[in-house]
Amino acid sequence: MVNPIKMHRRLLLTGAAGGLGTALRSRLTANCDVLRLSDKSAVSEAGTGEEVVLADLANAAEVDAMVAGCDAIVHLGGISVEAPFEAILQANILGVYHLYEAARKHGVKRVVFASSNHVVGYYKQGETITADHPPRPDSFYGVSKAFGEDFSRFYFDRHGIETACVRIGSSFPEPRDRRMLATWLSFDDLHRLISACLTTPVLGHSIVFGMSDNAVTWWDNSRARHIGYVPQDSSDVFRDAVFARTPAPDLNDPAAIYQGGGFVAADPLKK
Ligand code: NAI
Ligand code: 15L
Repeated sequence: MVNPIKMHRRLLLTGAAGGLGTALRSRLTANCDVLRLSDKSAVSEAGTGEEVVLADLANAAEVDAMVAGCDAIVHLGGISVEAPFEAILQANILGVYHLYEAARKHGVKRVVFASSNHVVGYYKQGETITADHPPRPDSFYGVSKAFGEDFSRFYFDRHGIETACVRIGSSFPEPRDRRMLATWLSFDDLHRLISACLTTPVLGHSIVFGMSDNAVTWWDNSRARHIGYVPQDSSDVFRDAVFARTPAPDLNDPAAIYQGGGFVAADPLKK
C-alpha cells in the first residue's frame, strides 16, 4: 500500500492499456486530481478522476493534443520488446521526440520515462553496475531506450524539463524465472518509485534502476538516493518456488551470461 503526496493537477499516463499501465492506473489516481489515460489501443472507460485521450506516439499532432493541459507525464507507451527497427523507430524514437516537443510547448516540467534494463543488457550477470556505467544495449529495443535517456538529458539541459529514466527490470506479478529473481520489481514498488520521482523536490535528469529489494542484484542505485525510493518488496519470497520449477541455467547460453537474458538472442534480422 502506497500513500503518495498528491502534487499534480493533471497527470498523463501513456501506455495505459498495457500491462504496467493497467497495474498503475488505479494506483496513480492517488497522485493527482485527474489522471489522463492514453494509448494507441483502446483504454477501458474513464472512471472517477480519470479521462481518456487516445494517441499514436508516431503522430505529432495526436501527441500534442495528448500532452496539452497536463503538468507531469509518466511515459510507459511504446514497443516493450524486441521488434523490427522500423516499428521501434516510429513508436519509441519518434514517439519520444514528439512527447518531449509537446512537453516543451505546453510547459510540462517533469517526466518519468519507462526506460529498461535492456539499455545495459550486454553487461554480464556476474557484474554489478551503476547508472554511471556506459550503455551496452542488447537489442534495437534497448537502443531505443538509450535514445530516450539521451534525448531526455538533452531536453533537461536545453529546456529544463526534469526526467527520471527508470530502467525497469522485470515488473510482473511474480518473477517468472531465475534471472527475474535479480531483476524483479513489484507493482507496488513500481508505484513507490514513480511516486518518488514525481515528488522529490529536485529530480534533475536522473537514471534509476527499477527493482525491488532483491537479495541478488546486478544494479547499484546509490547514485539515485536523491529520489528517495525505498523498496518494500523482494523477490526472495518467490526464490524456492522459482528454483523448484525451473532448470539450472546452461552457463554457456548467452541468456544466462548477460543481464539482458533472452533479449540478447532475440534478433529480428535472423530469418
Ligand atoms: P506493454 O507492451 O504491455 O504496454 C505498452 C503499451 O504501449 C501498449 O498498451 C501499447 O498499445 C502502447 N503502444 C505501443 N505503441 C504505441 C504507439 N505507437 N502509440 C501509443 N501507444 C503505443 O508493456 P508494459 O510491460 O506495460 O511496459 C510499459 C513500459 O515499461 C514500456 O515502455 C516498456 O518498454 C517498459 N518496461 C517494462 C518492463 C516490464 O517488466 N514490464 C521492463 C522494462 C521496461
Ligand atoms: C523489458 O524491457 C520488457 O519490456 C519486459 O517485457 C521484460 O522482458 C523485461 O524487460 C525483462 O528484462 O525481464
